[in-house]
Amino acid sequence: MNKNTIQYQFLTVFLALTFFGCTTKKNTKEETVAIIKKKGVAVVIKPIVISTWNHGIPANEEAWKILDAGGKALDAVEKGVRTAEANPEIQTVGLGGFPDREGNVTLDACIMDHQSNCGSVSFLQHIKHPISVARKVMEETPHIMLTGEGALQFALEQGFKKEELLTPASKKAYEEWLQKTDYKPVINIENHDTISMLALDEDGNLSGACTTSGAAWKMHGRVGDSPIIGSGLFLDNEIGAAAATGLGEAVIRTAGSAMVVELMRQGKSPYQACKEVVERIYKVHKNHSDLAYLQVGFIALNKNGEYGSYCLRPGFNFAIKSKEVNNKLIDADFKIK
Ligand code: SD4
Repeated sequence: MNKNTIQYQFLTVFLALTFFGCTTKKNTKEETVAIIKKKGVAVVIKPIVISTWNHGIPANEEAWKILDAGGKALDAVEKGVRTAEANPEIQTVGLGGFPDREGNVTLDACIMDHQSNCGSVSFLQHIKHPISVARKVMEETPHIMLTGEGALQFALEQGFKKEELLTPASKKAYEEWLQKTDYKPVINIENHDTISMLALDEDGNLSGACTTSGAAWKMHGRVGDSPIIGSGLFLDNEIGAAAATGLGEAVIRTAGSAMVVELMRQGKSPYQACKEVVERIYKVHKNHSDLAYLQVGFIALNKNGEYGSYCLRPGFNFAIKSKEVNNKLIDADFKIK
């Protein structure tokens, strides 16, 4: 971004604040709006990045380096979520992820850009950065999804290194789990921590990324929502972007992220769109055995830089960074009070 662009944007926001009055709403649990308006004329706040859970803070920081320099949202989301993939202390993404019930760490990830290009890997083992493999699938192949052995083979051909992803801490947790071998994820613990990130860059283009080791103690071969375009992540560059976290089965059943984007197309705010889909998920699962341990949450960002989130149960939060909001965590509003 050159100096004139920065000055222009600063001046625009300054004039809007001074002469028109700032209608930016405070970030509350109920509604998160980052837009300045006067008589329907909006000053878009960009760049902006939003991502799931506490690890969204360092991820946003990394993404921001690219966005603030006028870089592309696609590069920002890939670089951003790699921070969580590389951190062994985050036991639900990348290195150090909780394994499946046979002790294998299997990873799911997808990425999507403003031209609706997308790439995805599922059931991928031994590669620390599945998001970057997903990007290679998008850029280097005629396909969108590669899975299992084929995804691994492709990653190795692309120069990714084969690594042991099961850390001593995750192995210990697995051995403890083996004592009871019960598949009932603890809400916000074993079914959380996927990192999903959405960004709007200086050029007004959206991109998104989503990466996870999936539900802990899943069946070998199980794939969740996170690598599925339309479920774990979706965007339409004319409208907005959405991404999910939580129990993937529930998000797949309802085509979650695609629905959030469609509701924004119909005029809902990001918050309202996330809320409506969570309510739909609740309705579908009200009498379902999954309900006892069901948590789902969505984040959404529209073309104007407005963002919002909603989840089923308390405990889900997300991180937001723009020039106006300095990387702050917000607790999402929730359905089951
Ligand atoms: C899955 N959706 O595999 C993922 C897990 C998750 O936050 O999102 N955790 O079902």
